[in-house]
Amino acid sequence: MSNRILTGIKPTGQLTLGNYIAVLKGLPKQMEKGELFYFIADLHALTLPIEPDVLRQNSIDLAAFYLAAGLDPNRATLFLQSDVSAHSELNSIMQNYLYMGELSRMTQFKDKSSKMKENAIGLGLFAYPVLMACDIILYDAKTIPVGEDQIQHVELTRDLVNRFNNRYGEVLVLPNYEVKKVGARIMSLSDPKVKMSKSDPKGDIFLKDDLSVIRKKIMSAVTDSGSEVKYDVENKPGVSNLLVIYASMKDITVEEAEKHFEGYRYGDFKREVADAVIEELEPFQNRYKEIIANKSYEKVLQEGAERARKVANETLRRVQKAIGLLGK
Ligand code: AQP
Repeated sequence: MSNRILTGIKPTGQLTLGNYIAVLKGLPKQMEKGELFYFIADLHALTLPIEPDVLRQNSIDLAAFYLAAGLDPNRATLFLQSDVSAHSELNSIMQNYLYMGELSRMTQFKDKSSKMKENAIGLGLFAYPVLMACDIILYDAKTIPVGEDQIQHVELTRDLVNRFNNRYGEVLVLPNYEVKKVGARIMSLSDPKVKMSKSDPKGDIFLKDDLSVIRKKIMSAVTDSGSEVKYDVENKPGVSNLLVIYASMKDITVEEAEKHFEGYRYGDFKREVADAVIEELEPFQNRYKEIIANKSYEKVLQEGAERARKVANETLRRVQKAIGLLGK
């Protein structure tokens, strides 16, 4: 079987530079490594309250972002999760094979629910990793490129696959996560101890920000006492984060970035980081605007859903048969 690679992003808010570095930047290279399935995780976006118009617009934006990042619909499949009903059908099966204890240990659930009143925490937020496991399993995906925060969910998927296969035979493919060496966790520019995140937009760089706003945000990013540009996450989290951003933009190691900035003052350092981000995002934003204007994402999503359905339905049928459900 070919190397199937699957990755998704939730249309929960405006995409950040963290999402870009984790998923979008590496997209052209990923297409050379295997058969790609990229999806818009719109069902996952419902786990926290979201307005219908906002969800619609975010989903369109995300489709355009994938295409602007270089997704070639002839070589990769792009689809909306909600267009493939097998995700929900498999979810209703697999929720019986993951346990409350496991789900309540998930860091993302603990982080998100801790900020909410108990009677406002939806079951979907708790059960999110079950659906995510189904997303992965349905495509027999072997490689799952993610940021650091999602490793735990892929590990849980592996537990589920092993558990299921031990009981029913080799029905499911065991996935592996793939985390970038540089940029696995981009931090907020205003508080470099917390992750840059769509749902907590303090200190975020948004992919739709005006270039002048991006420059301003980077120039006013929190740095640290001292004046040396050095990678030291413990003592210089702000500077370290900017070094990681620069290295990610230039596709170099953090050590190479550190060397490049030897002897720099913070002001000049930030200016070059801003230049690097803008150099990358300017053509990306132009492509995005073109795609939004010509609506080319519509046909891509329609054809993508058809291709995805075919693969997903086959896996679903395999699972149904294995567990003893009668049917076609
Ligand atoms: N700050 C980040 N640094 C590196 N990778 C990141 N990712 C997200 N933030 C960073 C990675 O982006 C991919 C898509 O993420 P997602 O939309 O599925 O949800 P998430 O991980 O929960 O991302 P957010 O931005 O924090 O969204 P909200 O606020 O809606 O929960 C994933 O591979 C993720 O690791």
